[in-house]
Amino acid sequence: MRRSHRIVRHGAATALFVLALASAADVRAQDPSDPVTPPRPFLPIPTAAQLDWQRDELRLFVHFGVNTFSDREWGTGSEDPASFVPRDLDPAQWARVAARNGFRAIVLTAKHHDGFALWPTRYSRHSVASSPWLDGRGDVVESLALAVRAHGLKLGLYLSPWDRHEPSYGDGEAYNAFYLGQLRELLTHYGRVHEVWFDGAKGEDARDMEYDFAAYWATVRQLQPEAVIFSDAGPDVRWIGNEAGFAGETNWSTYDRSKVGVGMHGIQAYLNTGERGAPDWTPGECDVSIRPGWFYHPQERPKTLARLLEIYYGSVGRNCLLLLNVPPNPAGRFDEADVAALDSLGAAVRTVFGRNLAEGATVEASSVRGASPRFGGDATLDADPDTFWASDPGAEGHALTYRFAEPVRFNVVRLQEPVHLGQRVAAYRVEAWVDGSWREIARGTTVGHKKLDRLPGPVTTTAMRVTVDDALETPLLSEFGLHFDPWAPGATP
Ligand code: FUL
Repeated sequence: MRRSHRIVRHGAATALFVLALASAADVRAQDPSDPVTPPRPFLPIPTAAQLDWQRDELRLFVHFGVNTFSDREWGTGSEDPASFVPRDLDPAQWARVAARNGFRAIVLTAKHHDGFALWPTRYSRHSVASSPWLDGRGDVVESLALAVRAHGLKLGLYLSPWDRHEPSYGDGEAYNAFYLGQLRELLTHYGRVHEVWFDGAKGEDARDMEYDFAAYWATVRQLQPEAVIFSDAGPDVRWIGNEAGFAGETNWSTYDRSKVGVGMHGIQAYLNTGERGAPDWTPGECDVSIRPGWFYHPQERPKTLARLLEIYYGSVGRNCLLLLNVPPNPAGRFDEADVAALDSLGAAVRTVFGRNLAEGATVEASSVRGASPRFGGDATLDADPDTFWASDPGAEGHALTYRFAEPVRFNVVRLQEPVHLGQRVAAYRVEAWVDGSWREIARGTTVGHKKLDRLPGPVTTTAMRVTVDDALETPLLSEFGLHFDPWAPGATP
């Protein structure tokens, strides 16, 4: 008791301190000598939960369950709970490896299609409670919830709608009640949940039935208002349309939810790119496994660093969150080979992006909103995603020019939009000053939270220019970065 009291008091003191800081910033912002108002949000804009999710960039997915022991991808539902016997379950290891490599949350398959629950659900005997593991007193969800919190990470849960074990499956009324009961358990027993994953997969042999997604989602909203809800149809986060880890080269965080449904066929290309100017803010999540399968199979190996980096550029680098799956082995731990792969990816990302080679450049903007220094080009070099360059609404062209005191050598260009004010950029060009003239080195369509362009070879220059050629509203840019990636094909002669 006393301990929790202290925590509450400490929390209140921290909140007061933060409030004091925030109001100091507001007072500065209210300097009457700079009354230029910020740009209006270009709707739709993300909710706080969507913005927090987007800025995580990396989350880990964990597929674990009876399939881990049967060497299958899709269990039949008739597995014996006695087969689930992790010798050395260690979610603290999963969380440690995730945290040290920049992953901000872990999403666990609390129940996969086989119906086996990794927590002691009261609605079925098909769970850890029927396994000899810890004499039926184990709870994987609880162990993970404690581990993620201890490592400052967030928890996400996957609860498969398709359930091959549950006898009521096929009877809409009964099964939806059963599913909602399980969902309620997951959302009330384990503290804060930040993401809930609704998988659209359903085998061809599955009995016909309609899932009551409206009730599922309303339940998440009520019990975990800060969680983002993932499915093909959002509502908060959409599937990116493939399981390879690649968003479209054009990737809008907007689409039209009325055009899609969970598990609907023929929507993959639409999910992959989103839709320009569409009404619903539902950014893409790129889920992919570090191994060929989602579950652990002893003969499989993790992807190489080169492949993981391609995926990183194809997801995080294309305005998508990368949800990378790492399957624990039957002991209940990440295999050494997977740990090594994650560590090499984490180290590579830190090496490439730990430093912005454009830092210290002088920036010249084609125009600045109300000529206010608050919206000048310097904001694109301050590593703060909340501040941004705003072009003047009346301006004809939109460009930023960067000049460097010493030549810079790089092969990755990073652009970011302040998506809290909506996604605007639809076409851009990047040029470098080479041999006395501007040379185009990259061009693209959408930017969104983050766009990374990996160049075919290094460029050395003393000046750069970024031009926005098409935007849905007056363009804003929050960050500009130049980086050197030694693993990029063509990085070394
Ligand atoms: C799919 C499932 O069928 C796979 O087993 C896996 O869980 C993947 C993330 O989603 O739809």
